[in-house]
Amino acid sequence: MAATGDNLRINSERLWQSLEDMAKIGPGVAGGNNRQTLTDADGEGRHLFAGWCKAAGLTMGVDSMGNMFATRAGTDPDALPVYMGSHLDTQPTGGKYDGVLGVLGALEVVRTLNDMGVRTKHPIVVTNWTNEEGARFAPAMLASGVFAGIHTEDYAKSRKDLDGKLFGEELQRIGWVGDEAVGARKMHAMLELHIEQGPILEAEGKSIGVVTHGQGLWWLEITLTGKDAHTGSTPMNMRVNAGLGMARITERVHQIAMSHQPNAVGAVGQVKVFPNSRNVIPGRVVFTVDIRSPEQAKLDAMKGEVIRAAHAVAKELGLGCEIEDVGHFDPVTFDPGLVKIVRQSAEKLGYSHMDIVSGAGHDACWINRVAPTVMVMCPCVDGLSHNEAEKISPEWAAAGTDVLLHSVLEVAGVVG
Ligand code: HGY
Ligand code: MN
Ligand code: MN
Repeated sequence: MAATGDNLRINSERLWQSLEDMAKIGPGVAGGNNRQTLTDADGEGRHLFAGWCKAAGLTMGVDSMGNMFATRAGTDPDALPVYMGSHLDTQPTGGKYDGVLGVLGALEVVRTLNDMGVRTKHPIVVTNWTNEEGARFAPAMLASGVFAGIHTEDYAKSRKDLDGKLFGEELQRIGWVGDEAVGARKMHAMLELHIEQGPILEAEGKSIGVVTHGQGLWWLEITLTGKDAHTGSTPMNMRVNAGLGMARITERVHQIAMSHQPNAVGAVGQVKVFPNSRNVIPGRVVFTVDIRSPEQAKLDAMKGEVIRAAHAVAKELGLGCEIEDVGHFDPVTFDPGLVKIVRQSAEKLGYSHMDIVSGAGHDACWINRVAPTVMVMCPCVDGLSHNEAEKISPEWAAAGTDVLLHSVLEVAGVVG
């Protein structure tokens, strides 16, 4: 068996080829991906991933939420497994690396251990979490949330997409309802490799982000009810314009986030206008406010301010206003012991690194509730993500996966 010393590296060309091959499934219209959860493209991507896992000698398990777990045996079958992984589903106009690098980087770690004949005490599991994005079915990180006991399986399977399709039925339709009880698996640790999706690492010239924390999030779905009317013949003082309400609240969300700088963000990303006709004043608008901060007090304060602002605008314009929490998690502190291992791995491998707080939410944020968890990040060009132009370099992908490899070896224990 080869030494697992500092010179052990993954096969960067093989990793990059796997990323390119997966990107061919569910292509976007501008060079990225549209492989939304539980679509046929998601099903196709799952089959490709499962075939690669089989070729790597892994044993596949699937739970009732479609979470995929590919296991490489350890020498101690009683030792709890070390999990790695992320998600293969993408945004409608997503990039090729968000989530995918974490799943295929984990697979590359296993492929490298196979090549080098390295054995570990703990089993190692490569994971694909269902519906991390929450783009088609809110909330985000849905299946890892059920796994961690945050959501019930019934709640998750009752979630509807914009066409009224149910999560549970779509999972059944693509044939990925597994026989394992979701959440039954116990973990020794979970490590997630992910692109930063922000500009800090590239701006600081660092190859590795050692993720110490994750910011918290609220998704507030607001429904404003006014009155459909003719955009031409209805006098301005007789309008009950839900579209105007949405616009004013969107501006208030921005102002509230700006008033809590630094470490606060807010935006409205999804808007459904009814009847969405050019010459009809919108009688109903449904939109989601996304606010985030790594500081609990700021996150809570912003939520309160957004809710008050929404009701004040609605009152001003004579609109009905209903607000529903459709996504939430508090700021996350990852396992200090694992953070130290990731930092030491980057140091040992000679990769420039810095501690960082994750701006985006990840499955690791929920798994952190049930097992010691940490993340490793690599930069992305201009910090751009959730955009088809998302770009990373093969060198960054390899650096992140090398750090994942050495961190997992440290946690899983090399035998022999
Ligand atoms: O919304 C998020 O932060 C993640 O990309 N799902
Ligand atoms: Mn992601
Ligand atoms: Mn994402």
